[in-house]
Amino acid sequence: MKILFLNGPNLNLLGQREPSVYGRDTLADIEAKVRERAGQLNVAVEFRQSNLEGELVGWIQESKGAFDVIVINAAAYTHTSIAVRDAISAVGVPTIEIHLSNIHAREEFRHKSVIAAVCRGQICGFGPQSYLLGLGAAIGEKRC
Ligand code: CA2
Repeated sequence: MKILFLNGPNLNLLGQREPSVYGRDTLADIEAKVRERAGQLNVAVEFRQSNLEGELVGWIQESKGAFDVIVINAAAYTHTSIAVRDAISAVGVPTIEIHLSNIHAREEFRHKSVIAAVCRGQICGFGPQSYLLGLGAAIGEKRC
């Protein structure tokens, strides 16, 4: 089983700024935790981050046939990107939306996710644990 973790804009800054909102873990720290758990569960994971909408769209398109499930933290594109939404919808690879913060408890503009309706479900508010919960949901998606 192969799971693609996609991370959107500015997540490369994790751990450096706004620790009160996003915690002190870097994206590399989170990736290491996901890799450790994935190894225990005998699943393969690929972890990517981009600040570019088109690059994320390209990765989603290429995931068909290459990955079983996508776990995506689309970051700010969650709230704006019809292109990311259309790519998820078009490829048909089961996709799980995740966020570090509880987007529903933050500014109003973060309450709306334009990708939620084309994802299997949404996990948010658990900090780095959201990624591990996303991994669990992805495995459940394939095996159930
Ligand atoms: O809570 C999440 O995971 C978000 O997807 C994070 C995005 C935000 O736009 C979403 O509304 C919720 C922001 C990612 C940028 O992370 C930063 C890290 C350090 C400093 C500044 C931003």
